[in-house]
Amino acid sequence: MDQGRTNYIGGEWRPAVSGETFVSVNPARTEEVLGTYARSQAEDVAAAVAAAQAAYPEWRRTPAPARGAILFRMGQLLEQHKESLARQMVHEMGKVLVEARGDVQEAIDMAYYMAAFGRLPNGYLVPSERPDMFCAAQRVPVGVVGMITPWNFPIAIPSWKMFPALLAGNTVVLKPAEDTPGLAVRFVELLVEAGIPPGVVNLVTGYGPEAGAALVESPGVAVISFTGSTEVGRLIAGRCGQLMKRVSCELGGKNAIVVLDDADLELALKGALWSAFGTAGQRCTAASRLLVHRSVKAQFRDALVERTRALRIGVGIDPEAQIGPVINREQLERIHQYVQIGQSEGATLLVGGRILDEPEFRPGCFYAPTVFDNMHMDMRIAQEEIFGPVTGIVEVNNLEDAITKANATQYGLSLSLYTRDVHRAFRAMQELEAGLVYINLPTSGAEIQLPFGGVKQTGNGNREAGWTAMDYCTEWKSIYVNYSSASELIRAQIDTQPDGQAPAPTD
Ligand code: UN1
Repeated sequence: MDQGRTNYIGGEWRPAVSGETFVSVNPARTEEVLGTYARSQAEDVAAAVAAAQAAYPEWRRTPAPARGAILFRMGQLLEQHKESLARQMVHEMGKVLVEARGDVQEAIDMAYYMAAFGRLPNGYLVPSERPDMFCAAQRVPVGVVGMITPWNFPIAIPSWKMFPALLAGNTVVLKPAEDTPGLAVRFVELLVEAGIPPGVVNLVTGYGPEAGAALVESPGVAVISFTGSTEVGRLIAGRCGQLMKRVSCELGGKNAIVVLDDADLELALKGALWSAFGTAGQRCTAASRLLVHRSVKAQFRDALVERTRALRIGVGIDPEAQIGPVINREQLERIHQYVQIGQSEGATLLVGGRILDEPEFRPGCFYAPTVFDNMHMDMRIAQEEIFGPVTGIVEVNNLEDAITKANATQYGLSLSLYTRDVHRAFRAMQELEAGLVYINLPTSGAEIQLPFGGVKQTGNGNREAGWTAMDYCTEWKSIYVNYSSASELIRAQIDTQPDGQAPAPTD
């Protein structure tokens, strides 16, 4: 790829019209520049949207099984290139190799899952109250879907958004996070190899306030799908509301793991370590609150601290490393500020709490896995999304107290509860306010065939993954066909009999 020719518009790789570029660096070694990318502005976005609009009529009319066949081929290509994509992800995003492989695997699963939808029901047929009438409801595409995707799942999240939209017959403009443009370029290259026609998928690299905002504003974009912070989501959703544009938002989380007194503590510890520190805490499903029953708290806390100390932090490509760097220096500093806020609020820092600046971590963005004790639900560290390897223990007295505290944030993505008691488990399943509820499992690790998304300020009611993924990028069309040979108008609700009986057929 030529330097900066990273916009894919109407089947051609192009630089930004302005010629401006930006670079992507390795977060584990910030001196290592990985590539130079087009810094797109409104004129680049306009060209991409025009290309997507031009490609739409033909793509919409392409039979769904043929669209699905391209996604199937994409699944095969992702499988074939899984290792090289995972390695590229380690360099560009920082997560450790096993997790990077998992990220690509989510996209493979989504490709095969959505490919099958090309031959699955796409609506339903209902009886009519009138004779000789055919009534059906059908899902139809909406047009051009603009996607603004984050850096934490650089292959999985574009696939969750894109494969359902494409299968449904929409065309796409993707604006990936500025921290991970290289993986987006690779993803689009594979789609092209899979047979996506020119204009059906377009890519504009660049920054949110420039390229992302232009996509939101573009009159040719019918739907925006955004994953990122609640703060930015609120701006985007507000603007889309004014423009009468459909919008799907996957936003922040403040997820909690509840550990009751009858829990399998070993299992709960493993889950807490994974959800708090996996992907260096940079998952929207990360467990940044551990709500632990007072009778097992001391035991749980001491074991957690010991195991947190033993975690191996390093460059993600090192097979020994369990935790890699965080995405960039700005995030690193933001995480550290939150730790300082936690201390000033009176939480007890048990382990971690510092930027790692030993020679083996320089120049990189590494943060020590951090655990607080004595966190209370009114603290900012218990309420705000930190998006880093920081978690805190909140003491709870019983199931009811645990549920109240678990629900006591503005977010509602993922909540988990560890218990051996079936009554408590089912009670929690009913009462926890979250889009994802786990029993005896950590808060991360959703599978693609179930709906993914959250309640309250985590989203605006849409779900990704599962067949519900089709909802955000399709409209329902209801179709009525009168196949009677009689020249008689029979009006719904009016010409039916008082007892609800339909008039007799006329032929
Ligand atoms: C995200 O962090 O935005 O359940 C998505 C999980 C992953 C997806 C996380 N399958 O943690």
